[in-house]
Amino acid sequence: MKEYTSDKLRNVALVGHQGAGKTTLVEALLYNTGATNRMGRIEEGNTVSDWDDDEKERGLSLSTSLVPLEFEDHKINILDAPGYTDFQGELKNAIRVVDSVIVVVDAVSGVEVGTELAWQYAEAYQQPIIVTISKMDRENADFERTLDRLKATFPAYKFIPVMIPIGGQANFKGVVNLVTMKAYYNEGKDRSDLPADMADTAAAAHTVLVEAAAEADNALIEKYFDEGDLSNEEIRDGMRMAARDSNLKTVPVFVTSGSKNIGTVPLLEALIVYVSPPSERRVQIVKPDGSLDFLTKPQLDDGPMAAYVFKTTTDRFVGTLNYFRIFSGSMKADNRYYNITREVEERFGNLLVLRGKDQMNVPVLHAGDIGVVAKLTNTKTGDTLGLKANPIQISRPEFPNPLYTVALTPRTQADSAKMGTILTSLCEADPTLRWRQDGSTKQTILEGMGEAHVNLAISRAERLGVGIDTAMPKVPYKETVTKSGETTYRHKKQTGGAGQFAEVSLRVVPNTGAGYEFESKVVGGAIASSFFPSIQKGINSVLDQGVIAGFPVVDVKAIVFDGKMHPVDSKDIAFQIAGREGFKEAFQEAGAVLLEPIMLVKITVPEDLMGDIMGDLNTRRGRVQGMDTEVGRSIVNAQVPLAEMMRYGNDLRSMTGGRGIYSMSFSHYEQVPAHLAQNIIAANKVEEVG
Ligand SMILES: Nc1nc2c(ncn2[C@@H]2O[C@H](COP(=O)(O)OP(=O)(O)OP(=O)(O)O)[C@@H](O)[C@H]2O)c(=O)[nH]1
Ligand SMILES: [Mg+2]
Repeated sequence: MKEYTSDKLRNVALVGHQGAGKTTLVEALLYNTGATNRMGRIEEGNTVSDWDDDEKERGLSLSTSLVPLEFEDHKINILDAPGYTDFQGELKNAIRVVDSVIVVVDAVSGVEVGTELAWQYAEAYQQPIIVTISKMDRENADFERTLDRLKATFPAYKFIPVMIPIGGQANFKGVVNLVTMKAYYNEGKDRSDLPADMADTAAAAHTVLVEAAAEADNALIEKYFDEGDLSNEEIRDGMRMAARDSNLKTVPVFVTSGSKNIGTVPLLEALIVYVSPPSERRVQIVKPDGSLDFLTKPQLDDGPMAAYVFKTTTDRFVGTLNYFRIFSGSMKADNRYYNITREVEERFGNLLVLRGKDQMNVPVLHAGDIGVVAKLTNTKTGDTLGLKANPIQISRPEFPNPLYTVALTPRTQADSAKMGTILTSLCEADPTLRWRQDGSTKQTILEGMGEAHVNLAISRAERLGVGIDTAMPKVPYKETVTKSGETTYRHKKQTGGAGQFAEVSLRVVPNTGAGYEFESKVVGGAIASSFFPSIQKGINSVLDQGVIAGFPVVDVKAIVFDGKMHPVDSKDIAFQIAGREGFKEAFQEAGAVLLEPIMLVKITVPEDLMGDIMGDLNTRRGRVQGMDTEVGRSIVNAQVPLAEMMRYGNDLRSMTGGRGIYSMSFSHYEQVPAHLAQNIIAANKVEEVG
């Protein structure tokens, strides 16, 4: 691939709801630029960007692909992001590293959850937005209706068509370019006069476009008031200014069909005009004291090198690949760079440009470019690579909390040895994926954004050579007491040899919010102080294992207030046993209960489904905290026990036909209602230890 300097680069992310046609559109763009001589299809599993085996199997994008296009002397780096909401970590990182976001909206289904999510992230990163209304060839496709839905959903934005469709559905033939007022048939190389029956519609749309262009600049608006029109050059200049400045909230609108390859060349041309070259973008950085700031100098080759790693992959054959975007300076192959986040040096071999899975070596990448480096040892998603002497740390996005958990068990002893390392490497590469050993349930837990996300991680772990079985995770209950309870426990053993004797009187009381505490109130030396550590050791052995159902004991105070010793038979082990068993008895006496985690849940659904969602929350013991509406969508905030939310993602999807989303975070622990606690206790009865 040729060398491209910063001014010849454009970086865009293709985002939108699952199945809106992003990957298919990329196929058309690749074909139009001569990079391929045949368009691939999702159904045949032969597209450039969905090249991964898991993607081919499922027929959808699971991670962001890099697809550079060479067009009119420019390189356009396309990041084809997955639309499925489970993969919003990929989406967020893709949006973070580009200079404009192209939201692909299906001309049949219109604005969907994935459209809104992508929009929200683009807005959060102050990215300019371009829309293409896609799949215009489909039955029931409707350009105007889709445009109206966009306007209604995002009222703060101005939607300005730059192209409008000629025909639609099976008759979708091409687009009218509202700047030149010409008809562009098929992919858009074939240009001719407007069809007569579109003259009025096109003229009205042209006026809207000219006004939007004029508004971007004082000189243009004066000229427009004086002369009533602008030249083609002036319209382009005005729209360029409007589209590149996220503050102006002006969204140029295109119309395309990826699979029929219609309207795609004008979209390519527009990317060069309407997307800023990297040098004009502000970049958020983290200063050494942790505060946020912006790079003051534009992103040019002569600045110190700083590149943000937005994706890390590990493959059995290819090894580790790190995808990065250079935000300052240029990068050379066979060089040493410094991982500023982790403070380690990394040795770079080849610099790569990837197109889907195909790798091309390049000697240098200039400021603003997106590239890939293989075989770094310590670098992962979210890190900044740069220079030790002049470090610039690029800020990383915040990622949503995981929503879906599974318990993992390695299949064999060998799998058991490998599982931790492989999970760690997968989780380091994906900020929305986590794994941990749960202390209270003693399970290995993998957490992600949804079932598809977690299943994909397991499938990747298996491809890396570890066999894993999955199960529903246990709820991490805890045990505590509700009142004061006491007992006197005598441990006596006198069969053969040396005897054992210890007697401990202890009281267990609630210690809300203060964890576990031990106190001695023994008077008159009834128990020698040298035995207190033994009693404590005995009690400690129960704290982790629980008393009533095998869950950790929290928020109790154990007070030893009396006891008895035997001059010969009292010894460490005897007091350990008396402490342990005494604690169990007193704990039972003290109104032992189970505590369960309560989650804060935020659910967003179309307004008309609100009733169903509330009814369902009721059956899940949910307590609604508040409600809100936002352009046709309702938002519910509720507190719900985790036990009732285990597979909520699946249920919400089926209740809303995929139009609902939710987020969830831990709030606090609360007592499990008695009638439910009985069943949990029965199912988890602690085995008696002798
Ligand atoms: N009729 C028609 N079908 C299309 C068009 N573009 C895509 N499709 C079909 O729509 C489905 C989804 O297309 P993709 O290109 O995978 O959509 P995507 O937006 O990349 O999907 P995700 O990456 O999974 O979010 C596939 O079955 C495509 O064949 C189009 O322009 N017209
Ligand atoms: Mg895709």
